[in-house]
Amino acid sequence: MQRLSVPLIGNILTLSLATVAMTLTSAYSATAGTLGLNFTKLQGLTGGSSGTTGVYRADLSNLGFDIISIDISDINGTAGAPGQFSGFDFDAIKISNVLVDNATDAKNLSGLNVFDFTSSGTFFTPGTQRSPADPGELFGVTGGIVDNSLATLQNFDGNSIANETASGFVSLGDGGKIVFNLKNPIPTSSPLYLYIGEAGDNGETVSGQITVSDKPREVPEPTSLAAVSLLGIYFAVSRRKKTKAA
Ligand SMILES: [Ca+2]
Ligand SMILES: [Ca+2]
Ligand SMILES: [Ca+2]
Repeated sequence: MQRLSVPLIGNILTLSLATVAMTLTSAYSATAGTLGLNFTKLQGLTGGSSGTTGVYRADLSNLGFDIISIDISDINGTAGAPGQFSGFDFDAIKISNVLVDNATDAKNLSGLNVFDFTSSGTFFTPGTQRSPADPGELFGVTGGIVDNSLATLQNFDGNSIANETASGFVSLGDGGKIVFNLKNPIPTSSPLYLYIGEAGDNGETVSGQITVSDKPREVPEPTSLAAVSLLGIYFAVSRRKKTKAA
């Protein structure tokens, strides 16, 4: 094999990570690539007191490589409430070896212990608030990072009414993105399924992508911290009385 220069290898890997289609690039022993996810909507709804979380499943079985991270991005739709509730309202994410077909069964799955929902393992790039914008951050976000005491991403428990009773999810904002760097690479040699929930089940959708590799992914720069420093000050979230679903 011809020996590649280090800068060239870096360029190849950058291109590989940027593409949605499955691409595999070998550089010495490192192999990395990305794969777009196809989501299937499950039957029924689940969630917290409002019981209006829709659940989507993606099949991760038999990919041939370990999964090291998962990216979920809002697709800039127009459905749902504006302001702090703009975009996909992310209720929960689970990975399991168990295949289920309805939302309630997904809620009851214990799931694999692979997520770190602190800022060490969960990276958030906020999308924009649709007009009229709220003075604070997106719902479920504090100081530029996902506040998991509000979002509870381990549980499908969202109450999606867009007022002061909202709880159990994080709104990504239009075009927002959340990246989960897994605690450990997950082998895909056995049946493996990803489940995510959308609080409100009101037409807000995402695109998803996983990164597979035989080496751990580099920790990305916490771009959200830069956004926070630009904001300078965090305004307390003002919750207006609305009844529209988030
Ligand atoms: Ca929303
Ligand atoms: Ca939740
Ligand atoms: Ca929603």
